[in-house]
Order: sequence, then C-alpha cells, then structure tokens
Amino acid sequence: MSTRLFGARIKRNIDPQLLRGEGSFIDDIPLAQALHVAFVRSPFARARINSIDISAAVAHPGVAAVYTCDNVGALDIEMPLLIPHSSMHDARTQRPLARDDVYYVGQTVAMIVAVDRYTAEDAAALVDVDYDPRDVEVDLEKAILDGAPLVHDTHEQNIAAHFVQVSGYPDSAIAQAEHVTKIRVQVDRSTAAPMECRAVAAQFDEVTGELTVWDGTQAPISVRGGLASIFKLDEDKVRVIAPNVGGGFGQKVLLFYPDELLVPMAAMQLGRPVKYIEDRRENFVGSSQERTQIHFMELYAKKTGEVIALRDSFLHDTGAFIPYGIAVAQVASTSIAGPYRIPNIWVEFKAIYTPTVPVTPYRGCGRPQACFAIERAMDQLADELGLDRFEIRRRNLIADHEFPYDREGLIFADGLKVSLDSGQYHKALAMMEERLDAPSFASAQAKARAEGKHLGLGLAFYVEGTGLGPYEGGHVRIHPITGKVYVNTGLTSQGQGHDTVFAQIAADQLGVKPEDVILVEGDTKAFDWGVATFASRAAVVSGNAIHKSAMIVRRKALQAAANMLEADVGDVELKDGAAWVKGTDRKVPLSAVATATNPLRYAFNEAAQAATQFAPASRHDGPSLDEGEHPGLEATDYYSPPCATWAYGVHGALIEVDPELCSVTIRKYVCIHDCGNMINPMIVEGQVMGGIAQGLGGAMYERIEFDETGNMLNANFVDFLVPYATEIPDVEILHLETPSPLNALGVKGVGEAGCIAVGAVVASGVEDALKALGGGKFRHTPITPSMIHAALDAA
Ligand code: MCN
Repeated sequence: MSTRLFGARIKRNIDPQLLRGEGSFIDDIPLAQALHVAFVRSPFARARINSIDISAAVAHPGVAAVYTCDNVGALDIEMPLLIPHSSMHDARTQRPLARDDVYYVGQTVAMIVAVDRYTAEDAAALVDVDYDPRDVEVDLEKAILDGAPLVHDTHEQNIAAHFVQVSGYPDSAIAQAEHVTKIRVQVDRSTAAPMECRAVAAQFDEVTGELTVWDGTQAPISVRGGLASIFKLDEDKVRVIAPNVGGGFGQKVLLFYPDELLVPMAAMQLGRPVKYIEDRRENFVGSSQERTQIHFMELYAKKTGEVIALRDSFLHDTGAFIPYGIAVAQVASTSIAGPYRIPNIWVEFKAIYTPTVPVTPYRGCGRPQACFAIERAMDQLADELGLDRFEIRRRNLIADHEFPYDREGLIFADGLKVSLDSGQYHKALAMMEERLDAPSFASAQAKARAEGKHLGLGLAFYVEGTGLGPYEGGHVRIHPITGKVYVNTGLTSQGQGHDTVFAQIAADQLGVKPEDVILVEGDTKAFDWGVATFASRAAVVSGNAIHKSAMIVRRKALQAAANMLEADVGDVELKDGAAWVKGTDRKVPLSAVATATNPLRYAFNEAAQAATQFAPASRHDGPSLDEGEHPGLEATDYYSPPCATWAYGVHGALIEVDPELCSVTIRKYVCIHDCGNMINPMIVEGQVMGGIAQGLGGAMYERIEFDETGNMLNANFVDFLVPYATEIPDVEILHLETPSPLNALGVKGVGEAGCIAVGAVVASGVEDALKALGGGKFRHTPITPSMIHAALDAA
C-alpha cells in the first residue's frame, strides 16, 4: 500500500459546509404539508395508568391524530431486546406508548400529530391521564435491597442481570497474596448532550409504496431492517437516510426510540409527511443515558507491588428498561484489569432496574467506570506499599513481548475473546514521566505548598477494545464519465470526519486526489448491508472494507489499462487520476478505463476520447466481457474483525486545588495514546480532544440528579453543567503508533478514547494535591466543589 495519503494531516472536507451553516440536518429537510409531533410524557417515575382521556385533544383544531397504545396496532409491543444474554431473565424493554404502567419520568404515553408543533403541544396538554403513583427507589444501593419498591412487578427484585466472569485461578492466587487493597468507587449518571437533539421525519409515497425516513440515527441500515420487519414492508420499499447529524455519542443508536417507529407509522396512516424534533428537555428525560456504577474492588498483591489477583463486584444502573442487554456492564467487566498483567480475575456485576431513563452506551460505554476503579485502586495500592504511582504501574504493565495478551475466560460484549493485540505500554508510561517531569514533581509540589498552592499529579492508564464486528462493507466505484471515485458504506458519521479519512484510504489505492473521492454514507439506498457507527469501529471495520474494495478496483484498473495501453500490467501505475505507462507520457484517464467495456458509453465520454486514442473494445475479438469479468471499475468487499483490537493510552495532569474556593484548575494536561496506524492524525487529535472535553464534564461537572420520587432535577443546561471552552485546558496530545496485527491497515479505533481516563486522572490529581491537608480520598465522580469542601471539612 502506498503511504501517500494514509497518515496525512488532511483538513476535514465537510467542515466548511458545516461552519457556514450549510449542513442539512433533519429539521432542514423541506417536507411540504408536513405534520408535527408532540408527546405526552409521564410525570411520574412509577405509576399505574387508570385511564387516558384523549377526547379534548382529538377535538382541538389543527390536530390530525392522537395516538395511545390502543390505536397503534402492531406497535403496541415491547420493543426488541437488541443483545440477549443468558444472565438476564425476562428482560424488559419499552413499549412505544405506555400500556397500563409508566416506569420513568419522561416515558411516552400519547402522541399528538398536528399542523404545527405549537398546536401539537397545546393538544398534548389536553390529554387527561389518570395515574396512580407508586413508591419508587432511585438509589442504586437501596434499589437492590429486599423489600425495595419494584420497577417491574414481574421480578422479585430489581435485578435485571447477574453475571460472573473468571480468568485464571483467583481463589488460589488470593490465598498467596501478601497484601490486599480494598476500594469502593462510584461514577454518577451523565448524558451525551449532543448539540443536535434527536429527530425523525417520514414520508410515505402511496403510488410507489415507498416509505422514506430521515432519522438522526447512528444506525440507518439497522433502522431500515427493523421498520421493514415491524411494518411488514419489503426492505426495498423502506429507505432510511441519516443526513448531517449533530453528534450522537452513542445516544442515537438505541433502536428503537418510540418516535422512530411512531412517526413513520403516522406518515403512512395519515398520508402526509410527519416530523418530530426532540427538544432539549425531552433529550434529558427521554433519550438514553449512562454511567452510574458502584464498584467494590480488591487487588491482591505481592509486597513488591505485583498484582496477582483482582476481585471486583459492581452494581450497574440500567434504568427502567434494558434494551441493550448487559452490553455496558459487560464492557466494563472485561476492561476491569486495564493494561495490567493480572493473571487471575473474578469479576461480577448486577444490572439493576431503577425507575429512570433507560441506560444504553454513551461514549466510552462502561470503560470510564472500569478505568476509574482499577486506576484508583492502583493509586491506593501504591500509597499503601509506599511506592510511587509510576512505579506501581511499571511493575504491573504488560510488556511488549507479551502481546497478544489473552485474558482467558473473559468474553467481550461481542461474544468474542479478550485479547490485547499490541502495544507499547511501558514506552507510553516513560513518555508521560518525562512530559510531566515526574522525578522532580515532589520538589515542585513542596515549593508550591510553601507558596500556599496545592498542586497534585494525576495519572491514569486506559485500554479500549475497539472496532467490534460483526462486519461492515464498502463499495468503491470510479465514475465512468467524471473519473471521480464514489465510496459507499453502510455507516454514518455524527461528526467523526468519515468523508475525509475514507477518501484518504481509497485515493491512496486509486491514485486520485482525496477531494475527488465522494463518500456516500447514511443512506440505505446507497449501501445495503452493515450495522452502525458505535464502539469506535468505523476506521477498523469500514476502513478495512473500503481498503479491500479499493484494492480490487485498483487491480482491475491496472489490468484494463494495461490492455488499452498495450503494456505489461507491471509497467502500469495509477496517479493523477489516470493510468500511466511508468516513466513515459502514455496514459489513459481512469474515466476511460471505467468505460472501456462499453463502446456506447465510451462514445459519449468526450473527456475520455479527447485524452486518449485508445478505443475501448479493441482488445476483444469475441465477447466484450470475458467470463467472470464485470463491466466498469467498481467492487464491493467486506471486513469482519476476528475480535476487538485494543487501543490504549495514558493521561497525566498537573492539577491545582484552591482549598478556599474548593476549585480545581488543570495546569497541564498530557495525553499519550495509541490507536495503531493513524489514517489522519489531525482527525485523531480532534477525536481525542473532544473525548477529553466530554471526560472532563463527567469528571467535574455533569451529574443527572433525581429527587427521591424519581423526578429529574436538572433537565436543562442551566442546572446540568457541561464544560464550555473556558473550562477546557490546553491538552498536549502525543501519539504512539503500534499497528494492530488484526487488520491490513493496522488501525485501532479512537472515537471514545479521550473520555475514558479523565475521571481517574482528575481524582488522582485532586487527591494528591490535598494530601498534605489530609484531604482524604476521591473515589466518586463528578468531583464537585462541595465534595472537596466536605473532604477538607472532615480533615
Ligand atoms: N481514525 C483515524 N485513524 C485511526 C482511528 C480512527 O484517522 N487509527 C479516524 C476515523 O477514520 C474517524 C475517527 O478517527 O474519522 C473516529 O474513528 P473511530 O474510532 O473508528 O470511531 P467511529 O468513526 O466508529 O465513531 C464512533 C465513535 C464513538 S463510539 C462515539 S460514542 C463518538 C465518537 O466516535 N461519537 C462522536 N466520536 C464522535 N465525534 C463526534 N464529533 N460526534 C460524535 O457523536
């Protein structure tokens, strides 16, 4: 493979359009005569519905339809369980519109369709629902106790799943341990807060029988399959388009949110386009969230600090329903030993129903919690053994020669083995030591203290299984007239810059400029097979599929051009949009090669004729196509990873805490990460930076608050704090590139990496800064000023 464009810092080609406000998001799609949707949502976390009176809403002028569970026909079902697992019994998923009971504040109870949103909202206020509220318990540790109010009466306890995984022989290793460290850590609930809330619009063409759905989803092909199956439509008659999408971060891949089914249904029934644009409050109370976990971890070590066994038991808050099965908790449990050579692991979790918004993966998906647990435990082990925080890690990190390092017995969320495929963990740690000038930090800290400043050094390592299967595909086609390259995939981008990186991969193979490659994604008419954008998988899975397809097209182009140029195929090269006989000025444009099998097309291809004297079918005495030969220059191929490929990194920070204001200032933040070969380092840095910003939110600001009745107290951006640019420090990002041996491009994913270690770094730094004041332990994020105040007060 040429390395001309792969690895180049090429600017994201979609940005000028987005920055000028010329993007096309769902609310920008012009739909004549569209009707608009508003939902009636439950004001109670748990209640019995005695009756729903829609008569006033139906009579309201401008209302086209009012739906409840009684008139949605085939949609009065519990939605599919996406990832079943044997650790669950009777897993509960949500109905599009509640029947008999509601399970969280914000659950959809009725849907109004009206001439405009204002009318729909007014009519929604007229729906009279008679509720019988019930007791609830939103506290995770209390929800699991005997006698706690149940979320689902079908269960004896609020336990949705209980799963234990074992690697090695933890019991015998524990018996040999010389030291044990025990720690309880907690991470609180947050939300993805995408810039564009969720949205869906649908239109049904009664003449062709075609349903078109515009959905701000991360999974258009999967949505299409689901819609076709639920509405019993031919898949070819359902087209799902994800246009520009303003951030997803996992929240936009639930499959299905109620609106994603109800809006298409209404469009088909009412014969008019229907549109639903979620507002910010609805995004808080109705779209999935993640993070709450409480871990009880024990590290069993030798006196020298080598950890020989790990036990972790954790509670995972799954909210009121569990549509993704145990995916989040399973990812946490299989990432629990981080980058460390811990041969014996016992890890158990219980997924707990709480009467709150359902939980599905949010950027990081269980990894920030696992990282927080193991890294805080490592810090504590170091403190207890009197070792430096770098040293404890050095003694436990997996060495380069140990890769691939299998965690035998652990099964990842994709059902495949946990095998850390490659890395240079020790090098990363050494680089961090150097960047933070760690050896002289103790004296810098003492000097700062003498000046009344409290400085701490925060450190955390992370690993991330990325690039999950099952597979993705890519179709590469050289346009027969323009010579431009069209690349189609089944994925879709919410801001990751796929247009640019996939162009780099294809352009390298075909000798064209990246700006001459046009990516078509997020449209089921353009590519038919695939799954979704999640699990930092696009670079690995779609990237390698596109690479494979482009190589086929390249081989085909070289052979066809060699025939046209009457040259040996080994003497032909692709560059500047043409095939050349090496070292000569003899060339044939790719558009001409693409039309070579079709004389009529060639006759119309003026550009090709002007540029070449070669007649298209000149090589054939018989049929134009040989047996097995396909016309044009195009190919489709797929890539299916054997298992996850493991990216990793280490973050470090110098953190100042002001004990008067209880405020935290990050003086220096360094991220050293490795996502294998980088396709575009500039995009990788953007991804890492965005992840760190989101991680800082979780570390210091963001917590979804519920009162004891299950009402969300901060469903807005005044009370739920996301960090602004003013809160984000400068970040020094350094790259290591250890190729993954699992795929031809040697890439690993990076989309989630940035956010994983931040909570652990901040906690570690704050704890270190306040050590001299007896400031206690920080094992709970977000770390708020009041938490610091309480710690100092207690001291
Ligand atoms: N990349 C690269 N070289 C690599 C790895 C990746 O150049 N070795 C590039 C990729 O080609 C892609 C980007 O970096 O353009 C991220 O790639 P990847 O890690 O494959 O992640 P995905 O494209 O599959 O995106 C999903 C990932 C996830 S799971 C979440 S959550 C997330 C994230 O991406 N949501 C995002 N980043 C986001 N960024 C934006 N702006 N918006 C979101 O919603």
